[in-house]
Amino acid sequence: AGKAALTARIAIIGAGPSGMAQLRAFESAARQGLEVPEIVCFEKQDDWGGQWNYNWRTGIDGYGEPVHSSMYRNLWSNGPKEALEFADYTFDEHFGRPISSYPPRAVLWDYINGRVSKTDVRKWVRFAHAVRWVKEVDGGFEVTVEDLRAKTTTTERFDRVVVATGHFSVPNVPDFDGIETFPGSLRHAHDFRGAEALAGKDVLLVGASYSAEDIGVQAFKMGAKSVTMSYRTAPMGLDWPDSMEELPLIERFEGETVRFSNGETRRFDAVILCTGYLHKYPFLPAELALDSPNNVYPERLYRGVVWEGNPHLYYLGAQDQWFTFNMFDAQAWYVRDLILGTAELPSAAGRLQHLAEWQGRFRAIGSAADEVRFQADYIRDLVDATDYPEFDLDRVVEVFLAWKQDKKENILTYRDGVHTSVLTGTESVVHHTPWLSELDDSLERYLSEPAEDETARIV
Ligand code: FAD
Ligand code: NA7
Repeated sequence: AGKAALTARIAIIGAGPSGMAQLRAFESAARQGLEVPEIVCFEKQDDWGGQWNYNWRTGIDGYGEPVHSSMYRNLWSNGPKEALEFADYTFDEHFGRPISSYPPRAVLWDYINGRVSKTDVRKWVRFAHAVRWVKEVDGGFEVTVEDLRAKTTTTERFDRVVVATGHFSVPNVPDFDGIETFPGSLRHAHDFRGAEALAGKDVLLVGASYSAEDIGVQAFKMGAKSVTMSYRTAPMGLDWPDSMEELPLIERFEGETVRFSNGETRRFDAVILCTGYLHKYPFLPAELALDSPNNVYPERLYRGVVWEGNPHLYYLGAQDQWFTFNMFDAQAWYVRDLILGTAELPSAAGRLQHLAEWQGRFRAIGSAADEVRFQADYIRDLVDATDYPEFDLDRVVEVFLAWKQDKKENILTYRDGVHTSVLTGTESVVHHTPWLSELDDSLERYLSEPAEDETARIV
């Protein structure tokens, strides 16, 4: 209780899945009778859910703020839901029956919204409030926030700040020789909202990661004439359908023609830069702002969450993500315990030593499978330090490896695969419509007409 009095006010910046996990973590402590400090969560949008709060707009939102979400209408989970399930709120608890393993965006939004909507944590969130600046002041912070509706700007003092603003929102936009001469449609994946307009078109995607892969198959699904994916380091190497191919890096654009570094040329109607995102924290001075490539162990974050230069500043979800919602939970529970004083923060030297150890392990990662295992170990370390419900991380790793194998076998059908929850033992159902032929991505459609051959069972 003494500690709580010392840390009287906590600011959480962002109410996406990470910020919502932090709200849930404090709510769970309060339910256990612990004294919880005053929590204020600032969210610049009108609702929570972060990336999962779909926005049809691109560029600038209705308040004149940069549009946050990079998701598109037709996005379905690109990993099995069994790998991201909350250990304290299962899919069975939310939906009351087994569902498929790769739900569309709206269904996952419903799930993350469901957990927190059953509590009263919404009262802690100030929606339509954009954080403009955070300043360190004698052991705490001054946080300057604009109320986008009232059009007022105020500065309040907080003792701890949790940054949960995500890092897949500010596009990384490289330049290519002659790209300014390209006459067709040209944008970054951040501004991609749907592939319908790509039907019959020759499409170039730059990049070789999730966005290129998924926008690629989405374009294929919607009838693109051809999809070319250009890689810088290595091709994805999947077994693509005939109209999809991978080529090396772009050398230059000459109007609608693109020359690749292997000398080949192609003509395109549309180009989408799937070139990733920048860590960008415009509300933080440079000495507090994480500056990192997109990787699973950014520098300067003790246990992936505590800022090296100021241990009262925390980051959630700053890593590249195999695990998502359950990792944010483990982080949020640990940050909560540091704030409540129930977990002890090692000395600065101890933190540096821990960081060096994990950085060493991080540098030794040799394959994607190793990286998944590394992230599982990272999460286990956090879960062990808190009262977040334990879950079988080794089995989640197996779910990931099975998923990767399914993708390798057929990138167009992996989403029809089924996996088993490590929490409930529930085997997911085969969805009523294969992903490739389902054109209605709504929650209503998804939950309609339960599968005829409902083979799923709760064990
Ligand atoms: P975000 O979801 O980005 O939320 C950050 C929040 O902070 C937003 O609500 C934003 O409005 C708010 N904010 C930002 N700046 C400010 C400010 N200055 N003041 C106030 N509020 C602010 N994960 C999966 O598990 N499965 C998937 O299939 C999947 N697909 C993805 C597809 C795309 C295209 C992208 C971009 C990501 C995908 N992800 C997926 C990963 C995704 O990053 C996580 O699922 C999750 O959304 C991250 O949560 P977050 O809270 O850390 O960040
Ligand atoms: P990622 O996973 O960060 O990948 C970015 C890709 O862009 C990666 O293949 C990079 O190649 C490539 N890239 C970056 N800069 C360039 C340039 N200049 N030229 C060519 N290629 C480049 O971002 P994604 O958007 O795919 O995924 C982010 C999240 O969104 C993810 O968590 C998903 O769940 C959804 P590299 O391999 O570095 O050579």
